[in-house]
Amino acid sequence: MTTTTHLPDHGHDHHDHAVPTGMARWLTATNHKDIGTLYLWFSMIMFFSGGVMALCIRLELFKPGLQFFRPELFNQFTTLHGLIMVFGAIMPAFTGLANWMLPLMIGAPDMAFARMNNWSFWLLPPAALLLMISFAVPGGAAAAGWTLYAPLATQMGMGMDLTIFAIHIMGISSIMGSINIIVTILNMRAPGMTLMKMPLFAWTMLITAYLLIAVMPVLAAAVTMVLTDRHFGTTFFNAAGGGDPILYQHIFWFFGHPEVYIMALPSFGVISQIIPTFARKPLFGYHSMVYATASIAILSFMVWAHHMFVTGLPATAQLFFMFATMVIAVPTGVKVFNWVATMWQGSMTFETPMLFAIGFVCLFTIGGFSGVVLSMVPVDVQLHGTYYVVAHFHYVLVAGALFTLFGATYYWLPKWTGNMYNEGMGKFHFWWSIVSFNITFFPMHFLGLAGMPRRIPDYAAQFTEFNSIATVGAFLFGFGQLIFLFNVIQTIRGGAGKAPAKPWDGGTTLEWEVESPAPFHTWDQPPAREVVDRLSELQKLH
Ligand code: HEM
Ligand SMILES: [Cu+2]
Repeated sequence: MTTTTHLPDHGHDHHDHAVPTGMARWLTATNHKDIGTLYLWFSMIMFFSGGVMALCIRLELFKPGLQFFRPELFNQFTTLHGLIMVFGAIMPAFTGLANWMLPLMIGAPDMAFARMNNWSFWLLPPAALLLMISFAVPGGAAAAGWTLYAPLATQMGMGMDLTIFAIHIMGISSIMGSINIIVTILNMRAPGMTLMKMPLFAWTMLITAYLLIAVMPVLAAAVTMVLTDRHFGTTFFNAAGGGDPILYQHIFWFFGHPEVYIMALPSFGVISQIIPTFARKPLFGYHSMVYATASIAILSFMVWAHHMFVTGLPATAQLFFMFATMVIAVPTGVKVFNWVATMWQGSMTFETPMLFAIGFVCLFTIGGFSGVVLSMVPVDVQLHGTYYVVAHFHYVLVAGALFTLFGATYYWLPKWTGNMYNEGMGKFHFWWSIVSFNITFFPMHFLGLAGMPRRIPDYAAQFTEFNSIATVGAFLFGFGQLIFLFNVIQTIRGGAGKAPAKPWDGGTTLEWEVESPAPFHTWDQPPAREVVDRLSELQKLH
């Protein structure tokens, strides 16, 4: 049996009849591809909702003075923009990719717990709804920043309660999703695919899933303590009752720093699939990539107080957290080195996924560098709470996670839809995004260095020019994303023609062995041992 020819026929003759239809298909979905699709569309909707809020923020900041929004509403926009982008857009998008691609890439017929998978997804829309309707309750949405610091968070109106509830729900969803990912990867790999022969994307999702299981309960604990402080007379974060507001920051950032790697590690995985494909070379340093990913994950638990350098930590603690943070630059540097070494002397072509991958490597490195700058205590004391920080984390989150998601979408869209996307439009989307992204966020470094605080609706006149530039850039970026949406919809409707099973000749992973679009059921016979071995050979994995 050769899997390549066997499976497509099998898919047609037998399984396509079993594809459910109508609303029931989505509400009762247990198929990993359908659930992946749900996650990805949910994320797309959240991305545009959070994006509209970002544009409201930038609109208000176009010039000094209060133009459009009350300061209270402005703070609600920053808070909900952050929460929605983190929990609504980026995290579900990677879970969506994992759902769609992991079973295909490791040769499994589906995710391990198909019904729990359904529930993991369907918890998310109600949580998002809670966040959205919180704008309409008395007192409005939560306005304490996405970090929900006490004592602000213990004082606000019921918008905060809705947010806490939403976070609980999203946390449960993440944990169930993670259990599914771990069990699928550990138990359902094709025969012959040892852990060290897995595609790197599987490795990064596996490690990310462990991170999630470790830290989501910590976040849940933090917001639950806020909740009991608010309503049940506890004083965890209230000094008057013997509590300590700084305790909240410790708990939050014990979750919060690993959380940034929850958004970054899957990106590293996707980039490690895309670059070898378009450089037509095996990934350089596969093993070191795995160890670097694991090291980053472990170190991410030891650096949380670098967010708290101005809270009066003892000097020894400041030194510890400073150096621990700098140490993370080492495995991250290993990764960047390996991506560049993969491209070195490769026969590269620059289709849209590759453009986004290279854009990622360049811009993520800038974000990494500004992170090292911020890790230095004396520097952070100056820059903490300024626009420098906003510039830093948007370089890692937008140019890191978001650009990766664009790249991943173009990379796998032919597999998902069976059609090629419009390459010209894709390239245009890339160039438009990378230019407008830098127009938006690069000036924020200067604003921060000059001392402009973040989370304010008004500012001193000296900051006007860079703010105006950033706002123009943000609107350009925002409208540019409609090109992406349009291209995706067009591709679903037929796009630039039918896609072959393997549209990228450099592809060396299992998903390219099944036809495009991937049939509703794949790998109900695991891929043949020869196929797995041949692909491992191509990837130089022994
Ligand atoms: C490219 C479109 C985006 C624009 C124009 C944008 C703009 C902004 C602005 C103006 C702020 C407020 C800064 C402040 O006053 O402190 C902000 C905050 C934030 N953004 Fe974005 N953003 C974008 C995308 C994203 C994405 C994709 C993420 C992904 C996770 C993200 C995460 C955050 C977070 C966590 C905050 C902090 C919120 C807070 O202060 O509580 N943003 N963004
Ligand atoms: Cu951190």
